[in-house]
Amino acid sequence: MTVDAVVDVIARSATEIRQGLVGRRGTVDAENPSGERQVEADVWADELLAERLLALGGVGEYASEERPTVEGDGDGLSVAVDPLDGSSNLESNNAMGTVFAVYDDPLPAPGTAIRAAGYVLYGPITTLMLAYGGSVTEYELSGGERTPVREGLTLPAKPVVYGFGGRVPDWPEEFRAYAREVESELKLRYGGAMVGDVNQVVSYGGIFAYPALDSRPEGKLRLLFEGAPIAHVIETAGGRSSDGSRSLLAVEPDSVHERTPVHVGNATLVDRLEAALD
Ligand code: AHM
Ligand code: MG
Repeated sequence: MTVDAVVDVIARSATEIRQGLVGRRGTVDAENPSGERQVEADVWADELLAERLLALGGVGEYASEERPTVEGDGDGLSVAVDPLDGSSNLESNNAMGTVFAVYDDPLPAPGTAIRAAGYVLYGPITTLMLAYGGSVTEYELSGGERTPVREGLTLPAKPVVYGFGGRVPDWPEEFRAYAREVESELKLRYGGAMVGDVNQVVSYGGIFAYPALDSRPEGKLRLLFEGAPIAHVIETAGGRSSDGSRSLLAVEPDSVHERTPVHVGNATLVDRLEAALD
């Protein structure tokens, strides 16, 4: 019941968050716990979601990419949120999203403790991709209502697209070699917001990665707010996730803002990635 209530709050808030982006594109004089410059909309969406989710009786913890500590009395489910994923796309007015996961355990918890996870995509249409109860459903969101449009969704068997983050010269040698193979087989689709890029993979099949970098072996994306929730969606849709050697859902986090390399998509492509990095 509480899981449904959490999903409802996020779905209902999403169209408001989208509206509220207008006039909130500027940066604020602050950094998030990962050391990244925040935009006004990051801070605003985080506060809106924190207030509404913590007001639900069964939610004991709220953690977000935009605040250093876990909030709440600890009594109930834990919700981890990236309030605005890809917010650097706000300046150029490109796709962005909201990512969330509902964990059974206090945070930081591994992805195996996820009860439901999903993402909102602020594209031409606002959609919610939800993995819950063993299946994935895509909803269209409008004015607080959600309408299922694709149910029991699985990744298309034949992969078509790929999108890899980070600068090519900063990719480790083995990843570069893997990318060379993939780019001869698939079409590049990269927009700089994980949610948008992952949704291309969910829609057409393929692989998304923000790999380990030479300058940053831990990668860029955060396990609790980005890696594990997306891994839960992709694995529920029949795909695979990996930190380079194992499922992102198997990683036991030491801290709430821990980063991880992220690779998600069709199982054949993630299997090959792991073999290439081995
Ligand atoms: P954010 O949550 O602070 O917006 O950062 C995450 C985003 C992802 O959406 C995207 O995959 C990645 O950062 C892109 O990073 P970069 O702009 O460094 O290529
Ligand atoms: Mg993010």
